[in-house]
Amino acid sequence: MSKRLCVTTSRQIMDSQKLHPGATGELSGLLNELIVAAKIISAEVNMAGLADILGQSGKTNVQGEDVQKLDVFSNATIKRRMEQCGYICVMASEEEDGIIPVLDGYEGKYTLAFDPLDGSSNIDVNVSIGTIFSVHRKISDGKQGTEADLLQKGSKQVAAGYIIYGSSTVLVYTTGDGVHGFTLDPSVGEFFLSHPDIQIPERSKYYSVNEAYTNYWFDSTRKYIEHIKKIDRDSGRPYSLRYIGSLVADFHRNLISGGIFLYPRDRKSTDKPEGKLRLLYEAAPMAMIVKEAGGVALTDDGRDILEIEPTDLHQRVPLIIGSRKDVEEAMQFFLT
Ligand code: FDP
Repeated sequence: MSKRLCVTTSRQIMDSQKLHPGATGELSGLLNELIVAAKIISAEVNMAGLADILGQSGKTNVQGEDVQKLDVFSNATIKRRMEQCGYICVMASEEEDGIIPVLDGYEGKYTLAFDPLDGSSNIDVNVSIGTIFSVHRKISDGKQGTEADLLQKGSKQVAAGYIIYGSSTVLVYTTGDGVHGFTLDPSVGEFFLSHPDIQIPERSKYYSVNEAYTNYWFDSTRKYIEHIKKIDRDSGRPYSLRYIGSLVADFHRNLISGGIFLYPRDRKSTDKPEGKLRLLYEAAPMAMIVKEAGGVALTDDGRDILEIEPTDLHQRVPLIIGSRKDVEEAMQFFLT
């Protein structure tokens, strides 16, 4: 076994804890509990077809979207595991309207915001989906956490990550000491370090955007996409399109191979003037990861995603994220 394959998530988390004198081990405990939840969800995702769990549950979530059975399962698994882990004081889920309290007597000093199964419209067709999480430190007084604890900007996150349920199950996370990727070995039920210290290539040749929305786009988006499709061999254009329609999968590919992902504002739906993606459950955690990996995450009017003060648990935000030079180049179109 190579040395790298010996490093489990627990060992990596403990090593990183040692870099922070005074650390109590609570963040490590929190991450370890989440990892257990991820293993349970991963097993269920892999069994989805066999267990006849595919298909919609018949309910809609707070965003008015169909809720799939696996979403319900993943949401319940994370909630049940984390409400009594003793490390967090309050949670918020993309699938639930309000805050989720933890059990009395189990209040800890962190908060957890999560998207239990991102890309859920892909469940029935075997396309990669994932769980995204974001951790903040509690700022309110009292034992139980409040909405204010969750409505903190992304730059205050103490940890962020995702688990992608794809050809293999991969966990990518950061606690501010680099971005590390672990692959689940299902035969032993353990995540092993497979992608140490991930750095996103600073320039890429891939773009990810829902191009079917061209006629809803504002001029800036249209001009930028036209630009990267123009033939110019010296600057590596045209770029290639890669759009899975599952943020975790699109983001993960771009993180490893380089790329730019865009979900800008458009004229598609009047009820989503800021685009579709959620600040707390999608944009902010991905922004922390990409920044730690050397990339950039901005809105389509140039604001740093990590500096946006959330005002609503389910607030949406335009997102342009990925390789540094690509996002900077995109801004030349979005900011003129
Ligand atoms: P989904 O609706 O399948 O859950 O925000 C959710 C999300 O997927 C992202 O994972 C994905 O990037 C995006 O929506 C896809 O939206 P479009 O279908 O509008 O492109």
